[in-house]
Amino acid sequence: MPVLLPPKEQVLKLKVCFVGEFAVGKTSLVNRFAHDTFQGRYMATIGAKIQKVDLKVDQSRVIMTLWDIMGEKGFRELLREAYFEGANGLVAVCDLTRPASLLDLEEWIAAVYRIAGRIPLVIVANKADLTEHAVVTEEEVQAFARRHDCESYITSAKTGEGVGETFLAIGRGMARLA
Ligand code: G3D
Ligand code: MG
Repeated sequence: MPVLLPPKEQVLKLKVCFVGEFAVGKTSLVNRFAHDTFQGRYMATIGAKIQKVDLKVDQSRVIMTLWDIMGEKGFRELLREAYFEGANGLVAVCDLTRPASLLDLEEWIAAVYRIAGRIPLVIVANKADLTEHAVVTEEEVQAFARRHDCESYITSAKTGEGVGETFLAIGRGMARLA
C-alpha cells in the first residue's frame, strides 16, 4: 500500500549580501527586518555583520544568512572576495537623498557578479520617509532596475515601508532557482 505523505517542505539555506555606499541604511534595513526595530544611533559596521532570518516563501522555508557589509571603498578591494564568495542573492541599497549612491551601485553589482556570478538581485532605494530631501525619483530607480533586469523597492528602515516586500522578493528570486 503506498503511503501518502504530505508534501515535504523544501528548506533552503542561502547567503544574501547587502551592498551600497556608506550610510545608505543597509544595517538599518537588516535590523528592521530581523528585529523589527530602528536604531536611531549610528554605528559604523566594521567588516561584516552576519544575521540569520527564517522566512516562508511559497512552498519553501528559506533560511537566509544576511551579510551586512561595510560600504567604504578601501574595504571592498580588500575583503570583497571573502564577502561575496558563495552568495546566492544580492540586495543593492541606495539612499533617495543621495543620487551618487544609486550610480555607485553599478560598481558594487559588477564586483559581486565577478565573484558570485549573476545571482538574483533586488535594488532598494531607502529613506523614503525623508520626502523633503529626496532627490532620486522612483522613475530613476525603476530605470536602473530595468537595466539590471530585476525588481526595485522604495523602503524606509525608519517606518518599515517596503522592507518586508524587499526580503520576500529576494527570497523568492533565490527560491525560484533552487
Ligand atoms: P549603512 O549600514 O548602509 O552604512 P546605516 O547605514 O543603517 O548605518 O544608516 C546610516 C544612517 O541613516 C543612520 O543615521 C540611520 O539611522 C539612518 N537611516 C537608515 N535608514 C533610514 C531610513 O529609512 N530613514 C531615515 N530617516 N534614516 C535612515 P545616523 O543619523 O545615526 O547617522
Ligand atoms: Mg552598516
